[in-house]
Amino acid sequence: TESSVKPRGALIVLEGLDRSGKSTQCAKLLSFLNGLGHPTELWRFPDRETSVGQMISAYLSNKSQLDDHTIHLLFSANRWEKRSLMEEKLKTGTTLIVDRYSYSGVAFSSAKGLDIEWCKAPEIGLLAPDSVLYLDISPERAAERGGYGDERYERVEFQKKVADFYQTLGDSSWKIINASDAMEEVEKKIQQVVLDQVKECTEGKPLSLLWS
Ligand code: Z5A
Ligand code: MG
Repeated sequence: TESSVKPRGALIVLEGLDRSGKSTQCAKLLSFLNGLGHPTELWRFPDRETSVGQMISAYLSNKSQLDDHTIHLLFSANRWEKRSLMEEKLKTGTTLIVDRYSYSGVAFSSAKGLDIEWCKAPEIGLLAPDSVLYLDISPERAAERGGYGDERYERVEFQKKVADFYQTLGDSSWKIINASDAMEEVEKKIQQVVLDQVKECTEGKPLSLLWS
């Protein structure tokens, strides 16, 4: 029957090293989809607005110190506190563009030396993205861009480790986008992938969960 297929929004995640251009591309994608009349919202993690997010923000700007396991779980809790709203938005037809997600959580904490399976465990049961756009750039190229070095983690050696862990996390939902290309080119590649996903989701592609 007609009622069996319920159009839903797509969960689109952008990942990549610091300064790979995620926030720039998220903003462009938001206005592209809105311009086409698709209900769309832009989210980001960490969400620094919540009380958990404020603890994360203080940590990232070196105003507080936390044990590596503790901050890992706070990043995860910050996604869990948004999970039900996320599901509601998607099910009522809003596409979500998300600037960083569980992959950042696992890649950064693993790069510090925490066990990768331990890092993945608290992410299990969060909503799985329909598409992960990985903005691929070398740490050296990324470091040449503006604003590098203000926050914790923004060092080339550490970013190299993060890149290695991102690689082990990639699966069939990932699309690797060359992020050293000009902004407009990156933008066009992202648009193609996302339009396909939005269409699949309107046609009834089911939501799935991390990490399966
Ligand atoms: N973290 C974690 O440990 N665990 C977690 O679970 C999560 C995060 C979710 C803060 O994240 C930190 O938290 C982050 C990971 C860790 N690590 N660090 N440091 P954040 O998202 O708040 O980080 P950010 O401050 O927004 O920066 P960013 O995300 O690293 O940058 P970006 O969004 O990828 O890049 P951008 O701001 O769009 O662009 C950077 C500059 O490059 C800017 O001047 C642009 O104009 C320029 N740009 C962009 N695209 C291009 C192209 N194509 N060509 C030339 N120049 C460009
Ligand atoms: Mg950003």
